[in-house]
Order: sequence, then C-alpha cells, then structure tokens
Amino acid sequence: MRTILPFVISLFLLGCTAQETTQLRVEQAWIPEIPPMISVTAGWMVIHNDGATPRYLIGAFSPNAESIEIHQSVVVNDMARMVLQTELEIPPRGSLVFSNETGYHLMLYKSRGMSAGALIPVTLTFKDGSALTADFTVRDRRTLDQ
Ligand SMILES: [Cu+2]
Repeated sequence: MRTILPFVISLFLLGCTAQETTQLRVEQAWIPEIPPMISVTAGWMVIHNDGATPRYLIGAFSPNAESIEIHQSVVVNDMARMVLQTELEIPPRGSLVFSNETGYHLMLYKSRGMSAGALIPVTLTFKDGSALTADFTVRDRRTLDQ
C-alpha cells in the first residue's frame, strides 16, 4: 500500500492534466554530439505554451542520462558561471528559449548514446504535475549554421 499509493496518485494527476500538457510544444530540441570519453553535455530547445495560463518547468529526466539539471549561464565579474534553475516560467501564448542568448540549457550528467543522428527522449516535468516527453536530436556542432 505504501509503495502503490504515490503511483496511483501520480496516475490520477497525469489524467487530470493530460489536456493541459497538449498546450505545450517543444521545438528545435537538440543535443551537441560529444566524444565517448565525455559524459556531460547540454540540451537546447524552445518550449511553446499555447495555453492561457503560465506553466512552470521544474525538472527533466531521460533514460540516456543519470541526471539532468536546468541551468542558466551567467557572467559575474568576467567569470562564466552556471546557476541551477528550480523553476522557469513559460508565459501564456509565449515561449521559453534555451539558447546561448538566454543562457538557459539542460545539463545532462553521465549521459549515454550521444552520437550524431541519435534521438534522445527527454521528459520535462512541470509544477502542475504534468510531464511532456520530446525527442532531442544529437547533432554535430560543425553542421550547425549558428
Ligand atoms: Cu550547465
């Protein structure tokens, strides 16, 4: 009973919020390819909120990484730092951009299978208990225009 109750509750919550989840879209999701001896990489994407209420990204996980954190790169006193983000708003009828410009990125630790062309499923979790899984394409940085 003790172990099954949280599971039942999470199913219930997912059922209630399934409709809201469809109002979120993930686009341009990609991960830079890394050499096999390196296991830390970043994830980039744009999350669109087609709904009328703000949504809040609070976490991410993937079968291809031991853990994922949400970071923002900032420069303090000419030093580049990464700051852990516990909650990021996706405004109604707006978007949240993960890019070099905003500094927001997913940090994937102890990742596996990050070779160009691979599709990596990443599940994003939101404050309202909903979740959304998107496929991130692993790309060779040298093939990017930016
Ligand atoms: Cu980072």
